[in-house]
Amino acid sequence: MKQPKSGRITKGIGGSYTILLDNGESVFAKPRGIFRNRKVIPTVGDFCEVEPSGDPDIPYTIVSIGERRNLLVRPSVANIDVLIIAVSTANPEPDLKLLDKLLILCPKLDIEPLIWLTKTDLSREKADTLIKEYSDAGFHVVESSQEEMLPDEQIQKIFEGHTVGVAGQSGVGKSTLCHRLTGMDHIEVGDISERLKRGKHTTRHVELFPFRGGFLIDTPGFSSLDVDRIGIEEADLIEGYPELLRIAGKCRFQDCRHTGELGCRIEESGISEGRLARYREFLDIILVNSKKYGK
Ligand SMILES: Nc1nc2c(ncn2[C@@H]2O[C@H](COP(=O)(O)OP(=O)(O)OP(=O)(O)O)[C@@H](O)[C@H]2O)c(=O)[nH]1
Ligand SMILES: [Mg+2]
Ligand SMILES: [Zn+2]
Repeated sequence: MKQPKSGRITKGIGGSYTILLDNGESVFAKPRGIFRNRKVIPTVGDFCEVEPSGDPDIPYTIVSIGERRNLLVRPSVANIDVLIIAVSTANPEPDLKLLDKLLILCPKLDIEPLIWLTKTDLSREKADTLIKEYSDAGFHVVESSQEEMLPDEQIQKIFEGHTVGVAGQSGVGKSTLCHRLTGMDHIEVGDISERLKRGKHTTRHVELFPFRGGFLIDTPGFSSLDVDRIGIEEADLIEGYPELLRIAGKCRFQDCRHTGELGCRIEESGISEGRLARYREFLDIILVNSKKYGK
């Protein structure tokens, strides 16, 4: 009897995959044909089982794929636990709309967000404002600059046992951050410029790198994620606003949208003006799109 071995898909190119087995060995594998019929496409980040294939070039066959905690598309990655959202204090100016969108996306996908301020050497004032705004809201915020990195224990805690992705607008310092964390030069997290150079029809390469007892995901294309296409609905929106969850059930109307309704207790939520304005803007878009406006 062949005993299947379990592992994790760390890389996939042209239909063949690299699997990191539980025993630490990295092997090549091809999926069994059955997946094609069932429309399951093995994806980087998948937990899987493999069996020997008898083919010396690709010695293993993927025979099963574990249930996914989540799946991101463009780029395709499964089973992310933590998303580092890199935000620079300056150069480029922080895109708080993108930040808030990613913070709405995370709970929908069962991902723990971590706001990582970069370039705090460029504007201490902006760093302090953002730290206050987002930690008051209820998020974890850490920072690093050219001179300062997180304490080692904190880095360990973020990665140990977790699969960690890095998102954020172009130029905020994602690649720099990953180089400094891992010391690995070939990691090019979110390298948009590289992607443009290769042309947009090139297959995007995604890879999981073992790091500190977890994985760091290296992927071009995580810069913005396709947040606008994820399909955020009204019920999802509130999950990105811990401030608003705090006043749940307190307003006069149970279905209060906190947009100026009678008896709304929004002032007790402690939400910042900017976050409230962005919340209302997202809500408008969702309501217009779902034609629920004026219900
Ligand atoms: N002053 C300062 N500059 C930094 C810091 N971190 C990164 N940079 C600079 O910011 C620029 C962009 O950094 P990258 O790491 O390439 O940014 P990225 O987010 O990977 O950008 P894309 O790949 O385009 O998405 C580089 O010139 C870095 O040297 C920092 O903490 N302080
Ligand atoms: Mg980069
Ligand atoms: Zn309200």
